[in-house]
Amino acid sequence: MSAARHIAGDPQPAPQSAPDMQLPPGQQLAAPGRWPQVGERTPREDAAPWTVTIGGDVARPITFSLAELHALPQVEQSIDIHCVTRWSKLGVAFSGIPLSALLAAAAPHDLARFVSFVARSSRAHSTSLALADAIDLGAIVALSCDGAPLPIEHGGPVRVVVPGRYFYKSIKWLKRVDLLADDRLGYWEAETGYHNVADPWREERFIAAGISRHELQKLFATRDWSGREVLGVEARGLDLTGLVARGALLRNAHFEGARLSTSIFDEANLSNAHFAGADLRGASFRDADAEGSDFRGADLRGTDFRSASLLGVTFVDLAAARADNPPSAAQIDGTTRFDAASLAELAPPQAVFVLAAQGQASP
Ligand SMILES: Nc1nc2c(c(=O)[nH]1)N[C@H]1C(S)=C(S)[C@@H](COP(=O)(O)O)O[C@H]1N2
Ligand SMILES: [Mo]
Repeated sequence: MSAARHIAGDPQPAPQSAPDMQLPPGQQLAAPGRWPQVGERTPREDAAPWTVTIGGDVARPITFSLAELHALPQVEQSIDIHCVTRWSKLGVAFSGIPLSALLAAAAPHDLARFVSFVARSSRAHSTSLALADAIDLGAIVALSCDGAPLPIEHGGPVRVVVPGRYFYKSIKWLKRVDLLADDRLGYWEAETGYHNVADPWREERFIAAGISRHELQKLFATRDWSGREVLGVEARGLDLTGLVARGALLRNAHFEGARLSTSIFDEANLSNAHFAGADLRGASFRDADAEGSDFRGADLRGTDFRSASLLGVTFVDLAAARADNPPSAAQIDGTTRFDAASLAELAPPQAVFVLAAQGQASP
């Protein structure tokens, strides 16, 4: 079906999940009432009035003022937010204009197959989607949330919300929508290897990072990864005792079952890293960003997490009453070190587990 014909039709409702399957694999609910801010925190300062332009491969490029956007027919939609760093927030009521309606006003050419969103932000942040996906999923150009104008810290006055995709596909501070014949990778997709499709139900979080075998061999031989970019590194079950990885970029790294006692991950970026079953006795994660990482079954005695960012981290598998599960809880005791900053970002059941394991009462 041509993209243009596609746009002419009504947007399809987002696929419904069964009530008992509301969380995609590897996601956890954020604390009630919490909506973390992720990525850029503010739009670019600019005295010019806010506008949103639809351009690229269209017959009629068109620019809307905010007042014009507000005058268009709005829909309200309850949308589940799934962040790639593993927190989810279900049923957020966004209202705004269906993306399909805005695009129809610009009359996209038949050859347009992708849609790229560009933000009014200092790095001109962007993200893109297949045009048919954006329409089928029912993406909206949102102006309000829970009955109030969209707060600036969450992308106000106008952001895109794409149901059924990790939230990095939902750009804050929308300035431009470009219709494209060929895809243009967005900021996170190009810079950090986030998956370009981003379906949370298929756990499309990361593209495997490219690093040569030779380079990897050197890294394993020296065990000094400080400041290196080793995204998605495959180190399952390896003996890397005493690894030094200060400030290393280790998003989505696979360290399941690895021997990593006394290793140093201070200031490293370990988002979505896999440490299940790893020996991390005496390891240090001070000031590390470990958002979304998995430590189930890891030995964390003597491990130091002070000032680490632990949003969405898993220390215990709460759904693991099954016999086929590998050891589901991390080994934590009074020698495992946390501080208020690191504990504050944990999902409540994880924090309760940690405090109990440390032999402390919950606050
Ligand atoms: N302009 C802009 N939009 C963005 C980002 C960003 O850094 N800049 N980050 C994305 C990511 S990774 C996420 S998870 C969501 C976070 O939205 P929130 O801060 O409202 O929770 O915004 C997305 N849109
Ligand atoms: Mo994100």
